[in-house]
Amino acid sequence: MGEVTATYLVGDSKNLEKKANGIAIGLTVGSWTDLLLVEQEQLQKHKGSVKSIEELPDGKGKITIAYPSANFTSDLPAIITTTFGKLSLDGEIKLLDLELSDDLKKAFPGPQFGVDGIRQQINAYDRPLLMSIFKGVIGRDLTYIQEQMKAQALGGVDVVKDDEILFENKLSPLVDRVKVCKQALQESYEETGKRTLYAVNVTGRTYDIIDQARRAVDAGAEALLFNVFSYGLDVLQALAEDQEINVPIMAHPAYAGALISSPQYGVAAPLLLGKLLRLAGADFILFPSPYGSVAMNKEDTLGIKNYAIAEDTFHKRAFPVPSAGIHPGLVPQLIEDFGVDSIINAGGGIHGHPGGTIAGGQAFVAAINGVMRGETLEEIAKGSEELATAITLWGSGK
Ligand code: 1AE
Repeated sequence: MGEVTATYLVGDSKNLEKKANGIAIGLTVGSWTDLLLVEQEQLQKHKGSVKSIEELPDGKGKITIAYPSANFTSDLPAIITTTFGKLSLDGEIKLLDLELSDDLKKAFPGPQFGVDGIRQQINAYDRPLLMSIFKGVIGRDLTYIQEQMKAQALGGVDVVKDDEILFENKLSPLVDRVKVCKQALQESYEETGKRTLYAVNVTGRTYDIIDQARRAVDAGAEALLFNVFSYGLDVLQALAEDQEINVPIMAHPAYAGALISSPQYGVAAPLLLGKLLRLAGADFILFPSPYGSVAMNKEDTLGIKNYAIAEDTFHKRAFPVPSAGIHPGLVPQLIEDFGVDSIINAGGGIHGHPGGTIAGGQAFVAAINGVMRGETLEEIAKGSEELATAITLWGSGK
């Protein structure tokens, strides 16, 4: 029989065994009050079981509980409600991990394209990809957006994403935005021979999201950006499973901070942003890097990366995308920490280059290629004026 095994950090290791048993029974067949013995016997296959209990040196405790899949349907709303629904409100407790048995894992789509599929689309192998972000486009028209798209592509970036705060609007409606961006990318391709992917932000009410995404794909969108935590993991899964939405999906971490930031409460970042996003179908997983403007602790970011790219029988690997406040001086550190199968993502670090957006992209391209050749940033900068300028402005290293 299948099961989900949940590991929790509890704030106080006193009476740990009693607490663990209370959770295992309370979230499955029991209640805070005793049920009749005869009913309990009928419900044996539904009973949760305590797998391990550990008292930690800091006075906290770690407990692992298995929940039989006979209790829920094979979807994340049911699994999350079972393992950390009411329990998330019950004092100092944090959900550290969820382990799904194979029969349950198989019910989830995982990334439809993944690292290898995206590399094929872009024709870029053996190096981290470079992504840039539209900036300053709220209140701007399609002409401005088309120009900014072309500049990003000419700078050599592999993927361009919408800013997550660009919603449906009269000046640059989604369908028109896709069309002008495709035009800009075609022009850039004719000049450079390089392909660039554009991820358009699908937004609006939850019940309209699938239609909105289908409209984007009909208009020629080649990737989607999705603010998954404002909607829910199950909505991401619905997008990934839709036969008409046959493009990679980029999961943005907006709002995730409300769930992951506390050391005592909520959900561990690697579980939410790494394991669950990949399970639900994200091809790209964005998260704050450990050293940019919005920094996350390094252990968590490495945990997200590991869950995104670990080999798995059922699911393709997702691209980890450490982001926020990234500039070219961070490229060696990013590659050291996140590896070749990652994406270097910058908004301000590209558009804020003193030479403009094209030069901003070129500075990153020089840094990535140079690091892959084994050169130091200083050596690379001798052959790249754009990189030298970026390092003068933002420095090198963390
Ligand atoms: C964690 C996501 C980062 C993001 O979406 C974004 O817009 C970053 O912008 P910059 O690179 O910090 O300017």
